[in-house]
Amino acid sequence: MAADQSAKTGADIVPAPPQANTHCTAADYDRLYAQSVSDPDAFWGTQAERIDWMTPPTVISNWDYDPVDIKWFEDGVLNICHNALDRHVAAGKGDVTALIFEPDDPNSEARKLTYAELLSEVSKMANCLKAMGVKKGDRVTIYMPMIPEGAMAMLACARIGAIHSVVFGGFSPEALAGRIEDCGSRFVITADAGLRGGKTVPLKANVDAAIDEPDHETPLDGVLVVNHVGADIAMVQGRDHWYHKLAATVSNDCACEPMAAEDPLFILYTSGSTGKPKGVLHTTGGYAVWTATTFHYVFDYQPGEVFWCSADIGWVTGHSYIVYGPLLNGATEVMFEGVPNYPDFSRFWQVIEKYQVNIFYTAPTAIRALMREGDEPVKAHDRSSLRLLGTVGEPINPEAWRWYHQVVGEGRCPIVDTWWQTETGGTMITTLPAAHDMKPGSAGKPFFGIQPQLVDNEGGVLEGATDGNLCIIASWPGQARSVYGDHERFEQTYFSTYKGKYFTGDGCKRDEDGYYWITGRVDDVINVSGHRMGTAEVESALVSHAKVAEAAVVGYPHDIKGQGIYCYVTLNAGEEPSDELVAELRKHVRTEIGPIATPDHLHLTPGLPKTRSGKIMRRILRKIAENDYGSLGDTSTLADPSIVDSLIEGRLNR
Ligand code: 6R9
Repeated sequence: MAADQSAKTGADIVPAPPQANTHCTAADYDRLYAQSVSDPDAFWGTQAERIDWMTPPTVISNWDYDPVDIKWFEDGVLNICHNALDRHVAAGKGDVTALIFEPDDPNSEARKLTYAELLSEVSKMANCLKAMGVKKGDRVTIYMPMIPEGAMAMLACARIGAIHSVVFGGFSPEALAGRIEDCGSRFVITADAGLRGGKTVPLKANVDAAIDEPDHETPLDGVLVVNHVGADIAMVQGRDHWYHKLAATVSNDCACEPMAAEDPLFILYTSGSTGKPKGVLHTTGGYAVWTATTFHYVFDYQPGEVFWCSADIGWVTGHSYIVYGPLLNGATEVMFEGVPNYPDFSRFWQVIEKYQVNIFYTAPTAIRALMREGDEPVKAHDRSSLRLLGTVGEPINPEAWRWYHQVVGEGRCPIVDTWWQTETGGTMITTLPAAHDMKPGSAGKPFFGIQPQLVDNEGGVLEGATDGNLCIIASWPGQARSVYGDHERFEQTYFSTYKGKYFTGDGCKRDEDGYYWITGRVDDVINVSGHRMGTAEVESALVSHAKVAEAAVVGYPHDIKGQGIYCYVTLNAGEEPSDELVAELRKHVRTEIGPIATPDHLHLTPGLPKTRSGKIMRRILRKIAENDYGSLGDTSTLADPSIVDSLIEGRLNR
């Protein structure tokens, strides 16, 4: 049987290698999981002791999914920045290295910051924000490269009770403007420019362009600019402040704001199947307990180890496992500015050797891209420090899993394939390194407190080994509380499809051992290189072009990216299709959203397959994009069935 085939049947099992130290054996998992679902308040009351509370909570959980009202630790008071920094310094760990910064260019200087140094820097930045007029509850947009100041900006906001909204540095000015506008943010923290793979990203210029957008209404009261590359930028008098200049005028002592557990901590925009990106809202206490606990168990972090999560702080993985989870645990971690293939394909492995990384957490898309380059770039560097490997962001195909396990981890390191979402705050389904055998391609078992349920399209509960839509039936501390400014949309998006349950939007298989296999999104969300994108967002970018009449966007399997973006576009009457126009439309999408949304295929077509009531039949468009013409299903309800042949012909011609 082919290896990948056996994995799909669940027959292929890789035993958990023995771990010298572990926070959780198989017996521990069984006992703790049972307690976490039979008596969640007792379980989470104990886990909450990981946090240093100003007022410890007496009420642990208080939630309802109909109507949706989620609270954890509601009468507790804390500050998450205190927990990430001050607490460790007070415990005599001020000299422990918190961040090791590895720049984009290996020849540039690396930086190390201890917990005491990070505390001092964050306090200074917090005082700068105060000097600019930022107050508790204000929304602060962070548009930063992957440099320590990005993490500091988040922690500085948390310290003074401001709500951070990090926007990925790869997003365009238009996308940035929409996110500033949506949450009414009047402050931005940015850098003159960022560096990625040797290229300069004009961050400050993008902020200026965003504010100049014609439909941008919220004026900015302050922009704090970190001088990273010495780029020549415009500074607006009275509004824009160089961080290094302002920081020189403030103290490095800043008291932590007491925050109620349910006070907002951050907003993070993420794509859904309809409409504009949603500002997913996380609050303070539950998120702190959740990220601290998941980091502790999933990565089985041991004091002195070096952790590296290669995500960007612009995504939830960076929030939970670069900033909050590791620092709440007093860990030492690498923060990497660059990309896996610059200056060459051995960059990741070189960084692992340089800092003797023990735990490495990355995305399947990076693994597949590096696997394609063969084993040599990996073997050129010593990886004997590695103890544990992790993946996140999309399903990992068993072939890539095996390469990661055998070649990168030399067969020695367990792999945690962590399934979770922006909305879940942290890891939900994963094997634990010392507790569970692994099955390549399966995320594994539910984390403590997580009760997955598979349902059919009508909401009927499916038992045993089966396939279905993945729901979670009970709340957990790290769950998102709302969509910023639109609680109804929160209810509608996540709790209305299957009443009384949180619906993840993912399809999933459960095997006879109770292992979960995520099969991908079942809604109109596509996952390109681990980045979530609503097909509707790409469609609205396309139709905003003057020559476009209509657009339909679907995902299709892509060897490296997991899914690629396939766009069907009809033009306005009188417009002629041409290669130039295709190039222009691709560029237009990049400008509207950002390079991550660049269409892989742009298919100009005279029409789209529609039902007589005018609904676009996406099922057919998906099949054609996949080059799967044998199972187009029933096309008889189409208003004009002949359009299908013309689409197939168009697909075959590219
Ligand atoms: C953390 C993060 C969430 C979506 C999710 C699912 C996919 C994430 C996965 C995975 C299979 C894994 N996903 N991890 N699919 N196996 N280990 O990625 O959050 O950007 O919100 O994306 O990503 O489809 O629904 P986010």
